[in-house]
Amino acid sequence: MFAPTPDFDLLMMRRALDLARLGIGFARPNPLVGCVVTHDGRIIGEGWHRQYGGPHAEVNAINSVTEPELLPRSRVYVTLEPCAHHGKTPPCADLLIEKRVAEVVICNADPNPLVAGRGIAKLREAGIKVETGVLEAEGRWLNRRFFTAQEQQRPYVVLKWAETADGYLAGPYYQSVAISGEQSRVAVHQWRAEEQAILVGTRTALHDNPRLNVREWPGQNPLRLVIDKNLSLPPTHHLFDGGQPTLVFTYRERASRPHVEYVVLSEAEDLFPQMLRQLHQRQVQSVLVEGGTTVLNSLLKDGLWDEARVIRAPKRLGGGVPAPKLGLCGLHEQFRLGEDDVFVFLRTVG
Ligand code: AOF
Ligand code: ZN
Repeated sequence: MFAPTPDFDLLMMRRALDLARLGIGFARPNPLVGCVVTHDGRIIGEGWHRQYGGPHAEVNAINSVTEPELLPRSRVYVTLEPCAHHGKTPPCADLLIEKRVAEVVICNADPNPLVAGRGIAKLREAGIKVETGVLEAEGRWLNRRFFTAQEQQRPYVVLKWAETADGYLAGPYYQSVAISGEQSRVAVHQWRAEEQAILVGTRTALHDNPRLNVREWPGQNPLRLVIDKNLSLPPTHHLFDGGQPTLVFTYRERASRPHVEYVVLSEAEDLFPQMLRQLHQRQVQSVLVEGGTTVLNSLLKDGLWDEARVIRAPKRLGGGVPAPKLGLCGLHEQFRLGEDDVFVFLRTVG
């Protein structure tokens, strides 16, 4: 009889996390969840949460099993506590109980108040052996958007900019100049597909006339966000073409129209906390901030960010708009894209 070792558990949970990752860009605002069903040290089923509103990971994994008679002696690995609530689908905990699986190994507990421990309790009450916390940190990182929204009631904020080797972000009059290379451009499209919304400030919208869509990578277009306090942006700009849902954060009233919604904020209160609150109410779990410097610097100053991805290119400008300065943070990752160096920083809480 096969006895699972800690190494086997890690291997299977890693596989489940890899499966979970396949839902990125599609599962949101739901978490990324993967599930592996094993029997006697062999994988007999796999699944992940592919699409918001669709079946959960456990359902897909159980359905993929071609030898259901093995389920009562199976060990199931799932990256999130099986749900206990009737949502868009019946509870996954009930499904695992009904199939009489023997053991369930969980990476993260579900912070969703509808679940929060109830899934684990249900399984244990039914006599299923439950282990938790396997690769917990990896799971929290994978679902950092979901955990931030659940625990802090605000979206996860990713800042992104490209700077020259001498520390500039644009030319002296904010004219946009090509700084990063081809590979970085593709990566930015991947990043756009991975976050739920993209934000730009007024000056960037005006000077760059961005489309803020996903072209170089498969995935869904994000929600476009733009700040236009006094409604000064030309209505002919791409952001107002109605091709993609767009929210305009403003101090002025204007009637919304299909795909362009005006969200009026109070001048008496700071802009960004209000904006993040509005986004959380709309179930937006993550925002990629593409500039410009005013927006980036404000979010940095207020500590309203989680991750900063800085693309440093070899080019020199000799002058222009200085790149934002990061405060207290830690380097999480560093890699090269063509000629560019990419640094991923995480805000240090404290
Ligand atoms: C699981 N397995 O694969 C996922 C879970 O709206 P619903 O019905 O899809 O439920 C969404 C909630 O269910 C979500 O907020 C999270 O708490 C949990 N997600 N649970 O057992 C899964 N995606
Ligand atoms: Zn579920």
